[in-house]
Amino acid sequence: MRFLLRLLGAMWIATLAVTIGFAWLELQEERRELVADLERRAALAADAVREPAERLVGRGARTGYERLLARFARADRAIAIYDDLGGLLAASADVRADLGVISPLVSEALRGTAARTMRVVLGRATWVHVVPLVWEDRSVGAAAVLLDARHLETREWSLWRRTAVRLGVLGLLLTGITFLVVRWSVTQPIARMAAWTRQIKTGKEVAPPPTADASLFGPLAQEVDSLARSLARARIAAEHEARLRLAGESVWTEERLKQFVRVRFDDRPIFVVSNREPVSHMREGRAVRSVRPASGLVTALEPVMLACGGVWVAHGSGGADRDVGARIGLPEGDPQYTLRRVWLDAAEESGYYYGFANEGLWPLCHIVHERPQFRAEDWGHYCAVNEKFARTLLEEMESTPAPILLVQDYHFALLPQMVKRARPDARVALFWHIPWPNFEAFRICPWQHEILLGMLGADLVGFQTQFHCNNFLETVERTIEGRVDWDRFAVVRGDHTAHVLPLPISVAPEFDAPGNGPDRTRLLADLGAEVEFLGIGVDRVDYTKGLPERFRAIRRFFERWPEYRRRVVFVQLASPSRSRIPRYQALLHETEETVRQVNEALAERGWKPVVYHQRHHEHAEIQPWYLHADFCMVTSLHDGMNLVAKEFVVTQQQGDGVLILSRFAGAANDLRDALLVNPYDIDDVAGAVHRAVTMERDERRRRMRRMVSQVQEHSVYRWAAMLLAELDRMPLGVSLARE
Ligand code: ADQ
Repeated sequence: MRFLLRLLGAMWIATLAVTIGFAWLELQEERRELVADLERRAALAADAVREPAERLVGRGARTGYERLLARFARADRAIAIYDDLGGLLAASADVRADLGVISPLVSEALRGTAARTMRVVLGRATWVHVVPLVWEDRSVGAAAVLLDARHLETREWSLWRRTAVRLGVLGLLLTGITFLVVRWSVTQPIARMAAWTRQIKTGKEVAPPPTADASLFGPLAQEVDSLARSLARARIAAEHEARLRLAGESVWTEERLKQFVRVRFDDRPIFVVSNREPVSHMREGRAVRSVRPASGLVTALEPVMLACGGVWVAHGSGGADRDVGARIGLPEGDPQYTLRRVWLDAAEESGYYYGFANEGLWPLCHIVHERPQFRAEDWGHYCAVNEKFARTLLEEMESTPAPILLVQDYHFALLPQMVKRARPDARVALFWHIPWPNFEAFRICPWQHEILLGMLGADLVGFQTQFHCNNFLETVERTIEGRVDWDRFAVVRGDHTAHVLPLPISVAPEFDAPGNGPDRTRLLADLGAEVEFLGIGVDRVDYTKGLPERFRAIRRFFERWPEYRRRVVFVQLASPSRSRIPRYQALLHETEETVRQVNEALAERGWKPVVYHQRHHEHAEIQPWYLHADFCMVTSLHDGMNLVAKEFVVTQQQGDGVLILSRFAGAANDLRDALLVNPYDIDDVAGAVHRAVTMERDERRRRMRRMVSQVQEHSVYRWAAMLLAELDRMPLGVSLARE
């Protein structure tokens, strides 16, 4: 109420000032016009009186004045005639008694100049105009015309009256309108928001009310929403912790990781560098959309950053990234950490990312018999981009003492050494997400020395499996000078030691919060299929993921066990990736063509064996497929880990789905209860599909429960904690000599 009164008070004062101001100006204008009219009329009358008056006064006539007055004087116009000494010769009777007030004007006229002004004569406003009378070139007297000017005051009063009425009406309207607007746009939305926050406090997940004016309440709603989400997260974490305590288990959770970082690192920010950014911005018409990329690295690291906070440096690769900014808080609306984008020009991106990293190192490290391409220009870009990222990181870390840096993947093999040289106090870990090949395979790389030296600049080099660690140490031993300490699993070069450790990466123990996705019946209905079994595959379209081989195995399954036709459908969610590289374009074509052939060979009315969705999917879209699938196929020809396998498992916490998993994915070491297959062996994979659909429910349950415990106990929080704990144990302060 007080707000309303204050608002109304301010509006009234403003209205009053403006209305009075304008009325005053209007009044001045009208007065000017009325006075001009009086002036003109008085001058005309004076001109008319002057000639006969001059004749009478000049000749010294004693009579004749009465006639003159009778001719020119009227009810609203009086006349007075003076001699050369200012003596009154004749005057209209009604003003005669008060002519003293015009004597100064008469004197002025006797000096030869006409005089005019407003005077109060007999208590009335009167316009006085006095002209000199001249006879035979000498001043003989003066004639005064007095016009009644009372209408000026009358007009003034009526204007003020009008203004007062106008003010009153305006005031009433303003009060009414303001009252209604405040009620609709402020009081009611605030009441709705208050009701909403009350509901949130009880722990319910309620959507914010529609805000009447988004520009007014949008930011507030956003803040409250983000606060609610933080509260919800904290509540879930606390419940989780409590459950774990009850179960007496020592599982790593987001909260536990947060506490760990707080205690060990005194809440210092963590710096992460990766090529892929956790969120990119794309333009869609005039709007900008945030996209979470299909990337195992992002899937794994985002929960860690949410838990620990810090700065994530990555390539700003989205079409609208530059419009959104080089530094943003993520998640948008509820920022927990900072994304710092590094811009690359087309030549840099093409040489470093598409060229050296993905046409060189990627096939070099995956044994899929794809020939790596090594080009000197690509290498030049790779070195320059590593330096660019190193510079950005050094800038970001400038004010942080002993910063912790987690370098991600094969895009930044040179960066650990670059950073460590400039900041010997930094603790640097490099995590290699993809496999490390054997020495024979690696030595075809023309820049093998530089790559190894760059990597060994880190204090800790992590791989997905022990096998990859062994391959790496063997490669180091046979390629560069330095002592490989097999007992400690470390490489000692001068004063610096790089420790090498297997740290199998994982996912968060929950795959997003359970949303309101479609149920199984709805999912199948959308496919237009009435089937008993749903199989699912979720992959980037990459030749390491074995997609064409997978579809051929599915075809074999239906050929060998035709009784399953119309009873099983396999849905593949495939996200196109690196599609500027010709090999990936060819793969896209090959994959689509294989699906087409399988469907052409087997499809029947109302059923086709493979449903292929080739586009990027949000996690919320993928989740229902994981949840309702009877089996999930991960048939990579070679894979560092493969997080799709683990995502499927954590989504199936209450389920009994079967995981068919390639033996050549790092995940096969962790998920021993999956049906392990050789993806090159079509019959083996077809047999696994058959086993999946015929397996007893109890066995499916048992297997899935064991895999769920494995992933929950070895979540990405544990991965991060182990990585950070190992890093914390490293001795510090050693500067790297230049090679
Ligand atoms: P990737 O090969 O990118 O990463 P992978 O482990 O296969 O990663 O995970 C792929 C991620 O992309 C998953 O989170 C999945 O949900 C998502 N994804 C797949 N298809 C998608 C689609 N159609 N739409 C949207 N999202 C999709 C590298 C290594 C892996 C290693 C990870 C993490 O190659 O071996 O497991 O890093 O270390």
